[in-house]
Amino acid sequence: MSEEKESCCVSRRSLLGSGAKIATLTGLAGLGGGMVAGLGGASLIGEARAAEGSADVAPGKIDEYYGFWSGGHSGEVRIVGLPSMRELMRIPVFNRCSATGWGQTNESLKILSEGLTPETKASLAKRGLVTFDQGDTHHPRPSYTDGTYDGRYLFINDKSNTRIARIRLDIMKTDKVIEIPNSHSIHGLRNQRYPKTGYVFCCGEHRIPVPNTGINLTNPKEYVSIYTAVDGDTMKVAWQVMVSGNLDNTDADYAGKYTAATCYNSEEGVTVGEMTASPEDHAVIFNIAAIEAAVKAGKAQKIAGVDVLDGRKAAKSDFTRYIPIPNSPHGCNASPDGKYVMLNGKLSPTVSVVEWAKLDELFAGKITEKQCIVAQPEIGLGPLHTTFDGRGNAYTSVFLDSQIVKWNIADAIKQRSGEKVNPIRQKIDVHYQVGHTNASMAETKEADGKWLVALCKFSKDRFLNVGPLKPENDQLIDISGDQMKLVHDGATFAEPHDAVIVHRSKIKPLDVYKRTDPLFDDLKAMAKADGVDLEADNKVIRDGNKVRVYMTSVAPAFGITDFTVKAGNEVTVVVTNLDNMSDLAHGFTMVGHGVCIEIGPQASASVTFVADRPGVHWYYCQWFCHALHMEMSGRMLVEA
Ligand code: CUK
Ligand code: CUA
Repeated sequence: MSEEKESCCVSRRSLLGSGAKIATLTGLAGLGGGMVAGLGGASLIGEARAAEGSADVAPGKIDEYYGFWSGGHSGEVRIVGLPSMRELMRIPVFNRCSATGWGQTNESLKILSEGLTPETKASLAKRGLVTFDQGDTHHPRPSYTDGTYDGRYLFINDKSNTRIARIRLDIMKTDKVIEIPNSHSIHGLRNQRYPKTGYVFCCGEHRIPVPNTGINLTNPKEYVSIYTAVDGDTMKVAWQVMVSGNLDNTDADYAGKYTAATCYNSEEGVTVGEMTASPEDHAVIFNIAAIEAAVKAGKAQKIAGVDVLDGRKAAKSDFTRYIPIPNSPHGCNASPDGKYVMLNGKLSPTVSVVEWAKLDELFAGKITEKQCIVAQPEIGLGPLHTTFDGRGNAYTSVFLDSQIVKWNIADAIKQRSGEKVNPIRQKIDVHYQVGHTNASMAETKEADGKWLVALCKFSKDRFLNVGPLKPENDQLIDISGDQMKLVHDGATFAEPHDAVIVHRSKIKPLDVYKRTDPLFDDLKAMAKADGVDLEADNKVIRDGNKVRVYMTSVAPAFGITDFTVKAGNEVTVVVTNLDNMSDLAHGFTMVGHGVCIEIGPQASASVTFVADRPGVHWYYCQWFCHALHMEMSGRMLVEA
């Protein structure tokens, strides 16, 4: 079968030859529906890519964009180079990472545990744990200043344990993790764009009793979902608003005035049948200044130490409005011109376009909710998410049709006002069942309309068969011309719901750590109390049953090549990597103790374990660092 495909491919190559013909055929294949046409398209697309070379980044050449990919229920974030679609790095966030020791080093455990609620800490402690070791990430979003990325942070949600995390983009490591109190399963996440981030807006999806302490267990009408604003600088909850329905996705405007969030289950049911009974759900509009004023005026109740406002439908608050949207809307996407927010129908074939500027009149009582909808084009079956090219076009992923649909916003508005225009520009097949889609810089005022990714939930026959669990298929589409062109299939692991594409000029990562980084403050303080200079000393400190081993590392040797402890001692090993050179990471692995950590150039890291096995235990550097890397080792001698 695969040979047959191969030879078919070869014959097409000899038949076609010219790039232009190939592009036309690729477009045609894109217009054909279904799996068979999709397969035909696959081999043609391979040709198009070879012929045009547009997505090819030659060996030694560097990509133009950073893609920040959600790692889905792997709990991590991945950095993907675009347009090559090469995976460049993984950033462990909510998961336990075997390679780097994330979730094992004392530093990461502190980050992963300190932001949990007292109830969660107590529950984990009963199981002998200090944190969770998995997460379900969906929406990675970089921080903004004045409507574009400022290269400081990336925020991401964990739906499974109601947390959000912050990643420092200078070192590409997670530096804060907090659990959102009063809420349940954070799904949608977006950042304030103006004047800066500012707030990180988080949608608590599932409705629960608040407080969730055993009351109202069987009375779903009393459950609520909660919209949270976190201060992205302090990573503390600023305020929360109770809303009606299940919060799904959210986005912010470009003026710092409003945010919108889609809600399904306005029925407030608990089964699929109940949740989808009504043909109409809603989007909630949040008026930021009015919320801040209400909190200031003392209108919030304190629950779990947080100011919580009642913005539910029945409360008729002056800081929320409910815009009726057909049938379980899902995606929520602000256009880069700062004018509109797109609410994607999911069970309705439409995208509802709300104009931000109308919201002033809405809150002033001058117009109705429905009058804020300025367009509602029919896109296809199952519209989920919309992205933009900065030239007035929107691109919506349609799940059931397995297509990306390009449509013109101005024409959709004209159509709504009765003009006979068709806003649809092109439909291209993707493979298969696309969820999120996002274009280069599309979520900033600098949207540049070059590349678009379609994150497909199913790959079926697009790759070598790897068994019953298939990869997702993240497809790259060239949107720089009039017609979309599919140029690359990228297999990914479970399951990147979403990704953002950031021009490389926006991010300036370091090559080596700075010794002044606050990351090392705790270790410096501990060393100081022990009379140790982290950057110079190699010392073993005995403190009752505890032993602290401070060692430096310079390729290819650890500063300590053996140390002795007594069986049962609690050992803390602190390694400071003195190599001051790009790409010179060391590691510390203690054989037979499940210990393996990364120490980047100029970094310090520590790990604590119990040495309860008398004998000789070698430790070694697991990060290949030198011709004598294999020799970079030492012995822990454990006395009986
Ligand atoms: S969600 Cu998965 S396809 Cu969590 Cu943004 Cu829409
Ligand atoms: Cu140090 Cu390998």
